[in-house]
Amino acid sequence: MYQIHNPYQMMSQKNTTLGEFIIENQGEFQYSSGELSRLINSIRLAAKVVNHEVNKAGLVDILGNAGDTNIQGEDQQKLDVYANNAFIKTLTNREIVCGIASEEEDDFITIKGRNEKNDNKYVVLIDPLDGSSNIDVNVSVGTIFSIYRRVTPSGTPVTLQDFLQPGRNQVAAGYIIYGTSTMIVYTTGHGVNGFTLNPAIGTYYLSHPNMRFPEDGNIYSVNEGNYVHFPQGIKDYIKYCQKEEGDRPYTSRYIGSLVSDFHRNMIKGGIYIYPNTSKDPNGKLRLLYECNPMAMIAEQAGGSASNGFQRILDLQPSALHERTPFICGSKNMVEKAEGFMQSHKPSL
Ligand code: AHM
Ligand code: MG
Repeated sequence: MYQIHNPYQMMSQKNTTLGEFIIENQGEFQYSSGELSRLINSIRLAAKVVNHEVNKAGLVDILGNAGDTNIQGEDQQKLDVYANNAFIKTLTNREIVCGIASEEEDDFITIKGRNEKNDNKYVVLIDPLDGSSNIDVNVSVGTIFSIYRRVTPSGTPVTLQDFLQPGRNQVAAGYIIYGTSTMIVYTTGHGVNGFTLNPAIGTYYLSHPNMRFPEDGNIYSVNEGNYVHFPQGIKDYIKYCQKEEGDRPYTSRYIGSLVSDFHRNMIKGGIYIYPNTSKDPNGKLRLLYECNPMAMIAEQAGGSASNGFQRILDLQPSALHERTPFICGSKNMVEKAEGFMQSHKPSL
């Protein structure tokens, strides 16, 4: 039967908004203070601003390159610049964050707190608009964020050390997906929850409580155009996915937008792979801005994330823009792929 959708209906139902959820759950944080809540609140605000702009992409002259080239030597789209500025500005104004590192900035940014003191507690690492080559073809893109407590003493300016922490130190991580609907999905180390934006009233509602990766799945997501350059372990795993046996062959789904591929796989069960290749020995994805936050979310949702040999969250970063091979998704699938990788590990 055809149902008339009333966008205002949600206001009258007893649904939890993101704002309410943040307040209700702030007691869970290891360091009890409202600061992390305020920080997530500011990301929520910036996400609305960026969402508004992303939705306008087809309407206004905002497409194309901004003319800048980022540190990876890639052209920046105008919306990358917009999103980068929106997140940095919102996070800077809150007196909670002492430093920001962004995939779009060459170096980290130091932020002073109240009265010019360096006493804010958190650093944020962000990929403001991931998958941005998809914007001008109207395909979903995302924002990925990662939050740590600083490790250098309060009162001193942040240093690189505050940003180069292993992913297991993250106190929160999340992503925003600008898709058929806009969602914020995040974790503070107590499971993963997803909130969907009701655009009519600009409010995020808890739509996906306690998200869990199915332990197994039948979707594999990898850019098979690079197949000939993949390590033998990944080639073998792909052949395994395609083999007619048991619940296989699996289905191949690859959007080329990490947040979207990950989000679908978390809901349906699947694996995302961006391996090292003979052209890119460390793969493409950035450990700090992309892999660590997605790995924390995956693990918090019962999935796992690996570089083929090691848990992503245990890797010790040595540079802000470091890359790593990335295998992430349903636990049993990641384990299987790791098995193929390890069977080809060169002996020492
Ligand atoms: P970006 O940070 O330049 O947007 O690159 C990251 C994106 C991921 O979202 C996506 O999974 C991957 O690059 C796609 O790369 P490829 O086109 O090589 O398959
Ligand atoms: Mg990116």
